[in-house]
Amino acid sequence: MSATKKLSLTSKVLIGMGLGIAIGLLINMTGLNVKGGFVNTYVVDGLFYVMGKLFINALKMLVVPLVFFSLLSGVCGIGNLKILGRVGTKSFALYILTTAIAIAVAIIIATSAHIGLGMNLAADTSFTTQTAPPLTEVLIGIIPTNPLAAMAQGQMLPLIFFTILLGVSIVMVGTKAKGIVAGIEVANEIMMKMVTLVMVVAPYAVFALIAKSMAELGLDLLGQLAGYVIVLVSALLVHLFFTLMIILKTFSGLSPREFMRKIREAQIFAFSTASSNATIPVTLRVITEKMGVDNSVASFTVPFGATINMDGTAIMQGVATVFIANIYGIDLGITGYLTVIMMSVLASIGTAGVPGVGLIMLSMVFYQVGLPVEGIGLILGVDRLMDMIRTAVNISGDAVVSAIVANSEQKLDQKTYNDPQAGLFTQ
Ligand code: DAS
Repeated sequence: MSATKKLSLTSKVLIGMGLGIAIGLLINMTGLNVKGGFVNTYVVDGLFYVMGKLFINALKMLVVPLVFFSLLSGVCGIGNLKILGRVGTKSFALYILTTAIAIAVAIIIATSAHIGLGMNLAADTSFTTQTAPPLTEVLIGIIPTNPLAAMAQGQMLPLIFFTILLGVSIVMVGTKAKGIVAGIEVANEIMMKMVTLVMVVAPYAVFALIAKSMAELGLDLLGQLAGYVIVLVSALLVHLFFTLMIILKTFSGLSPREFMRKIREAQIFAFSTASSNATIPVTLRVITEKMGVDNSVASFTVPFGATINMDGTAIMQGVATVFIANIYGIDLGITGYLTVIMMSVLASIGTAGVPGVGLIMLSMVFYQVGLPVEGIGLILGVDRLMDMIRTAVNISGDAVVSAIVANSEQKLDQKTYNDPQAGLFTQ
């Protein structure tokens, strides 16, 4: 077997990522990415764009059927409505807790770093914002008037609600539905195999996605917003390596080192796609096959978390609020920041995990605290790269809560969790 054959998928994806960064920066630094030029037209906006888009479409193609069958087999697998209630309550409470801690820590870091003070930024501030849906709309929207339409439009919260209701109803039918439950379990296995098939092209797609972003962004752009970027990335890393790991250790006793080693594959996909939703298939596979979380828990907590839990996004909103308030010399005061914390937590519940959704929610947060919404135009330039990093933090938070909840329900296999070889993806 040649050396590359032995490489696991994760290693191949890491190689793809490294090559993507190198090639992308090379294109950017040699000035080859001139708009309308050959490289820009046929490589960056051509080959790289098509390869990346096809892969993200393939992942998104999986999301609805995978969430439907995985959640349905999960609910039927739990079989006991009391446990389902416990899993739902525990995961919701932990998701809200981690998001609130994330943004509070972010605001403390950003205010003590005094970012945005005396920064004269020249950037296009013509930014037309769309506002995120008001919370009442989100709550009403949870119950779909037409479940098939909700599935067709990929609306996650209504899909989750309908699927859980269907699963509970199947459990209530009892043994007569045994055949159906067996069929659902097979369908879920089929969906996981489909994930494996799509993942075969992942290394090439991750290369293209990252090469395109790096070719466009380059490093000079980051210089203009150094303060904002450095503080935001620092707050994201503090949350990922300290807050989440302390919560994991405290609530489950599980090894943070093992967790960080195993979650890396899902973080790479989240980073390259900038979409928690598109990463659901990978997060599900990683926590069930590598960390031993039982599908009956993961199938609920992962899609649920991808939709309502966005720690990384909340951190961005906290740091961006401090940055823009300082830029415009507006003193928000404690009440202003408490409003930001509440709005960010509520806003993250209603929006799906897709690229750029954090910036849309930020316009709602700014509006609530009276900050000039056009200030978002100042951070727009680096938001794509920040989105990639914060999405990796978002799915890490989903995985931490999944592991804690599964462990509390005795639905996490410790042997698998501590086995370094578990779930290694080899071709
Ligand atoms: N890209 C979003 C996600 O998928 C996060 C964001 O936009 O902030 O989680």
